[in-house]
Amino acid sequence: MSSPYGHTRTRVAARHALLAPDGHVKSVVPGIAGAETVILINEAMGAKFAQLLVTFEKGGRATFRQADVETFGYVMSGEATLMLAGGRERCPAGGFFYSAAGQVCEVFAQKAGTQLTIFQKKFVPLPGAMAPRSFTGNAAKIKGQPFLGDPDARLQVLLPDEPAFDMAVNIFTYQPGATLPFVETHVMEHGLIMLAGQGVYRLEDSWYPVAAGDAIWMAPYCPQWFVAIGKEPASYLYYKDVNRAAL
Ligand code: UGY
Ligand code: MN
Repeated sequence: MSSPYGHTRTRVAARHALLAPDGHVKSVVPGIAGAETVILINEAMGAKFAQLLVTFEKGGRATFRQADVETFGYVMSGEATLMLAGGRERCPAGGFFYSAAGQVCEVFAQKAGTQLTIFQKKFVPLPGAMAPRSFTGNAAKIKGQPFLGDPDARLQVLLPDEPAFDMAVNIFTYQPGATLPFVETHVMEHGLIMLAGQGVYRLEDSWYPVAAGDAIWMAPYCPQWFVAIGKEPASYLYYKDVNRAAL
C-alpha cells in the first residue's frame, strides 16, 4: 500500500524495533533462490541473531549450512519439503525444523507463496554437553500450556527445554483481553513475528498497535508487555537466547 504522506508504524530505536510489512525490502541472500527474502533483524540493528522472512516462488529453495550457525525455520503458510539429518519430510503450515550448527538443511517450496520465518544464531557450545540434534516438528502437535497459571495466555514450546540448546522458540497465544502478566525485563533477547490477531505491544516506554505480519526486536533488558485486542485470539512466534553462563 502506498503512503502519500510518508507514514508508517515501523520504528527502529536503539534497543527495540517494530517492522511493519509496508516497509519490507528484499535482500539477496546466498543459498536462497527463487524467493523474496527480507532480513527483518540482524547484527546491523544491534541484535545478536538474525530473523528472516522468506517467501518462495514455486520451486524456490534454500540451503542452510554455516559451520557455526544454527537455523530454526517455521512454515508460516504453504508447504515445504525439508531435507535434514538424512531424512526427507513434507512440512505444511505450522511445521518447523531445527538445524544444528554445521549441519546441512535444504528447504524446497512445494507451492508458490510458501513462507518461512527463519531464526539464525551463532551457536555457543556448552562445555561437557553433547551438541543439540537436528529435528523437525509441527506446532499443531504441541499443546499450549497456561503461562504463569493463565489459561487465556498459552505457550507452545517448540524446542526441547534442554541445556544443550542455546535458543528457544515458542508460540504465545492470547485470548482477546489477555496480557503478559507483568512488564518483563530480562537479559534474554527476542525476535518476534505476529502470526495472527492484533494487540498492543509495550517496548521500553512506547506502546505500539501491532497486527499479524509485524515483526519486533527486543534487545536484552528491553521492558516488554502485551495485551491482545479485537475479537480473535492473537498469537506470535518468538525467539530467545537461553541456557548460557552470565559471564
Ligand atoms: O519468554 C518470554 O520471555 C516471553 N514471556 N516474552 C514475551 O512474550 N515478550
Ligand atoms: Mn520476554
